Amino acid sequence: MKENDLKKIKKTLEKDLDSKRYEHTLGVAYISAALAMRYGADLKSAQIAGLLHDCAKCLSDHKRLSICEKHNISITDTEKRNPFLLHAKVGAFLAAEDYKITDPDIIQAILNHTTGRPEMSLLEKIVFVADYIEPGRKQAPNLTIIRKMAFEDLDQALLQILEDTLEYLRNGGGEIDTMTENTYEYYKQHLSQSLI
Ligand code: DGI
Ligand code: FE
Ligand code: FE
Repeated sequence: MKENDLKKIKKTLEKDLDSKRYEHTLGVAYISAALAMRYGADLKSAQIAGLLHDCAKCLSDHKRLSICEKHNISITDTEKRNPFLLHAKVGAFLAAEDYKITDPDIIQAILNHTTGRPEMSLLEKIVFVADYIEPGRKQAPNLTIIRKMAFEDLDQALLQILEDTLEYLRNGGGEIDTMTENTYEYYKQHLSQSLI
């Protein structure tokens, strides 16, 4: 499959994902493209990364773990206990393996879309933020303000998303991956420094 064939990617995803996840995926691709326009990122890369970010979301935990085992993809203890987190790692692997994506920035954007990481590229930030604000999302607090913020100051939106995610996890939403914590600390530091 050619990397730039958005239609083919969509067709395959429509088969591999349930309808709710497929709709979410189209929303993330659309908002990733809008953010790419706003911040000057590559439009096609943003759409491809948005489309593929959850490509491993509808596999079973068993399947995700077996793909990791088979292909020597390392699993952290937190991922072992919370295998849904692996949809990002396995998604990045499938993007390269099955969808023949060769652009490392697209692969990184898929890999880091759930926890983020310190020093994300523009494309990684775009997919991370688009995932949270796409029009089909309804549950998260502060969505209205974060949606506006995303088009004004991407880093500020990123920080707010991380803060709200950590708050949700601390209130019983799940075990915090150190990467999520590290990403938050990094951007908190980074943004307070940039205000000086
Ligand atoms: O796959 P999506 O639902 O579209 O979005 P996602 O990949 O960002 O996953 C969202 C969920 O991931 C959300 O419920 C918060 C959760 N999450 C983010 N960071 C962590 C986390 N869950 C755990 N257990 N630990 C984390 O550090
Ligand atoms: Fe996801
Ligand atoms: Fe998603």
